[in-house]
Amino acid sequence: MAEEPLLVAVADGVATLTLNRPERLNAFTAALHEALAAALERAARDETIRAVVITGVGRGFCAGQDLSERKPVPGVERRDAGQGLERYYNPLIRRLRGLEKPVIAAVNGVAAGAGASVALACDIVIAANSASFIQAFSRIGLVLDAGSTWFLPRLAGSARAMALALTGEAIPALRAAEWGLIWKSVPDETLMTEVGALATRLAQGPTHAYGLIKRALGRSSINSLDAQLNLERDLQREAGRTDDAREGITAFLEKRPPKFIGR
Ligand code: LHQ
Repeated sequence: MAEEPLLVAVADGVATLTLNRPERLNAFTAALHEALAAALERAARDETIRAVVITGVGRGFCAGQDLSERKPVPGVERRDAGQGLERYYNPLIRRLRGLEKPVIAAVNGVAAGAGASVALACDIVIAANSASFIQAFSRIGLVLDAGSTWFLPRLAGSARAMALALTGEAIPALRAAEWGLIWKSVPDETLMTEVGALATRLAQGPTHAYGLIKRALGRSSINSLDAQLNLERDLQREAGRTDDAREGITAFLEKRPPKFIGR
C-alpha cells in the first residue's frame, strides 16, 4: 500500500497533522488535499481536539502544488489553474482561518508557493532556523495564490511583499521573524519540543474564547474601528457567558491557576 500522504496523531487535545511526501518536499497532490481537508473537518467537529499543529516530514515543510500533476501536455488544451484553487486551496485556507481553534505551523524546512501561503494562513508560525519561505510562483510564471497576496502585505508591509513576490527570492526564517512574517524562528533541534509545549498549553486554554479572538482579528482588517468596537462588544458578551470566563476570573481572584474546559 502507498504511504499515507498525511499522518494524523491526536494526543493531549492536540491534533498533529504531518505532511508526508518527503521525496517531493511535501508538495500538494489531490490525495494530500483530501486527507488534510478531512483532518481539519474532524478537528473542527471533535470537542476533544483543542489545538492543531501542521508540520512536514523530512527537510521540507511544503513545496506548494506538486507540479508533476500539472505537467503541460503538448497538443492538449491548457489546464485551468484556477480550478485547483477553487477545489482545494481556497477551501483549505478558509478552513484554516475559519477553524475556531488555534492552528500552529511548525515550519521544519522550506515553505514554497502555496506551501508558504498555507504556513502564513496558520495562527502562529514557528519555523526552524534552517527553514525558508519562497514566493515561488513568479519563478514558474504564475501569480501568488492561496491567500499570499492577502497575507504578505499585511504581515510584511507592501514594499517587502512586492519584492518577495516579484523576485521569488527565499527569505530565511530568522529574517521572516524579524520582518513580522512569522512569530519566531528557533534552533532546528528545538522546533518540535517548542511547538509541542505551546500546542499543549493552548489545548488547555479557553478554546471558545480563542475561536472568538480569531474571528475578531480576522475581521479587523476589513472593519472600521466603529464596526470593530461593536464586534468586540458582541464577542465579549459571548465569551463572558462561558464557563471558562467564570473559571478564569474566579481562579484569578483565588490566586490559583485556572482550569479551562474549552467552553
Ligand atoms: C517537487 C516540487 C513541486 C513536484 C520540489 N512539485 N516536485 C496552485 C494551483 C494551480 C496551479 C499551480 O500552482 C498552485 C500553487 C503553487 O503552489 S504554485 C508553486 C509550486 N511550487 C513551486 O514552484 C516550488 C517548486 N520547488 C522548488 O522550487 C524547489 O524544490 C525548492 C526551492 C522548494 C527547494 O529546492 P531544493 O532544496 O533544491 O530541492 P529540490 O528542488 O531538489 O527538490 C527535491 C525534490 O522534490 C526534487 O525531486 P528529485 O526527484 O529531483 O529529487 C524536486 O523535483 C521535488 N519537488 N518541489 N512543487
